[in-house]
Amino acid sequence: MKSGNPVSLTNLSEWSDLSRHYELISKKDLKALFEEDPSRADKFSLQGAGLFLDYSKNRITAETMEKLFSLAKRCDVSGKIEAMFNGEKINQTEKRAVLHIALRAPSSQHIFLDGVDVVGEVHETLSRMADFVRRIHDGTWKGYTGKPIRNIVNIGIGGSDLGPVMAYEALKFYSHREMTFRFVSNIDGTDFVEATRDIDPSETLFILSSKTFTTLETMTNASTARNWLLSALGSQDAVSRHFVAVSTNRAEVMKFGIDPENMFGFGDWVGGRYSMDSAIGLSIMLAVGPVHFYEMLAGFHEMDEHFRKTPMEENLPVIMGLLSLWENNFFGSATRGIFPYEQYLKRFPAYLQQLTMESNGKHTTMSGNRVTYDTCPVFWGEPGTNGQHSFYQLIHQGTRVIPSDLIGFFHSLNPVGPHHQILLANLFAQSEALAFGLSPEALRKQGVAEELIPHKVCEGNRPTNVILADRLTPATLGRLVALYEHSVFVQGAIWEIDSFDQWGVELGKVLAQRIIPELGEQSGPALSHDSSTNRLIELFRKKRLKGA
Ligand code: G6Q
Repeated sequence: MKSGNPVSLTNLSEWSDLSRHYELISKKDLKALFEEDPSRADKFSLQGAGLFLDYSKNRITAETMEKLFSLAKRCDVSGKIEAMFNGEKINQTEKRAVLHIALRAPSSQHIFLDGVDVVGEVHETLSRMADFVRRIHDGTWKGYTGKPIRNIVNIGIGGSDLGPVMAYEALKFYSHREMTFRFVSNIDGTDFVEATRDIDPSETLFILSSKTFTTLETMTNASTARNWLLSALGSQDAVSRHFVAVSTNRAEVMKFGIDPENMFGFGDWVGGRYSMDSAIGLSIMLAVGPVHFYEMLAGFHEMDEHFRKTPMEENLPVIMGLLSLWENNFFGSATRGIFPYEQYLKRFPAYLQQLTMESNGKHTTMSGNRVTYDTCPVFWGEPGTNGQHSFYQLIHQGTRVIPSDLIGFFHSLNPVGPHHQILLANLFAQSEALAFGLSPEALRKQGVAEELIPHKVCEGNRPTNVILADRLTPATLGRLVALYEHSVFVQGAIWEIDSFDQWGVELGKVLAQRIIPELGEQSGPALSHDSSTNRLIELFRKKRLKGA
């Protein structure tokens, strides 16, 4: 289905075919599917770009996959992948190319956009970043009072925060432990105060990360940071030694008082949520060093190559995207759980929330029509095994099916005692229990009292993907993030939505502007919101301004 094609997705014969097929599959459960086909685990698992995926515990047969691939072909997913890699302006509503894949392309590759080789630009910035990082690490870059920098505070929000925090946490094992890293995003002053309460301003570097350099939260935190620094160091001249910027807005960066020499840029073809491997990742490079950062980029690139060059039938992001769509659009599963069995990936679910939901939480097709099908499910999650002791109850016995991705590693970075074996045993056991449940017969055999059996029964038939890799390295992290980036792409391509704009977020950026001054006035022109909002504002004024 080419962009602008008036045939709605749900009217395609491939879609109707899947709907008919769903009627058959939904009558079987995973237990029956496994009994019918002993080679299921072989058939529905694959290895690619350093990751292993077992998707056999999904409610599918070989026929399901064939039909899903046919749908992907009909929707020209391959053509759309090529369009992205070739720098076409596939972000149609913002009239922009989408080239995060260029951020991790090797310097030998060339991708031209409007006559300029963007890969060359990327590598120039990477070299400047690496040089800066080396100067911080070896102490050549000094703070205003002559002390080396020991604390890094990244100020940014959304795409300028979630990737850096996630990757910093994920790669902590490889990080410069003698340095302190903090991330300030929230407009709530508590975030800034807590991040800076125990660090010495004369040893602190702020990275102002903002593509636009106009975001209210980031600019408010940035000016609080400048006041905090100036009140300790006393001179405006200190700013240039303690602030650098990552942005596309040179003019605003200069206005803030940052020398453009200390600004790291990127193209407007990098979306915020796709930017952790651009200069927005400066804090990550400071934490793990340039070599590990380059390794991470190589991991991203490996998955990019896999995505672009592997036939659909063996293509990890294509398969993950299609399975997610199958559950979402045919079984009606409204959410997907992300459960990393790896403590270092504790922020990965939060990162994926933005990547998936900001990209594909859309109700309008590229041609401007209201979609007639559901788009992005809700993504959420927590690391295993912690989740098992709380919300897994609902996944096992709730009334809604939550398909989930369980992520683990064969080797632990911190092999202590029996921990890793127990951790992985839990991952495998959950995937098994979710698929096959616990039957009344099995409970009876265990001698469970009859009246308790209905309460203890787990119906099973809950689908999971199991994603495994050797160990969590910078390259593995890159592969994993790119896997999800491209799986999001596949779904957006089929839903025919613009996965790269974010008009809902833009709305949020302007909404508060009207109310901010109203909260500061005791009285003024009559409030003209709805009655609920008017009342909330009046209550705030009464409590705060009149001391009630
Ligand atoms: C990401 C979004 C959004 C954005 C933030 C921060 O795709 O557009 O999360 O990253 O709003 O924007 P700035 O980097 O411009 O401050």
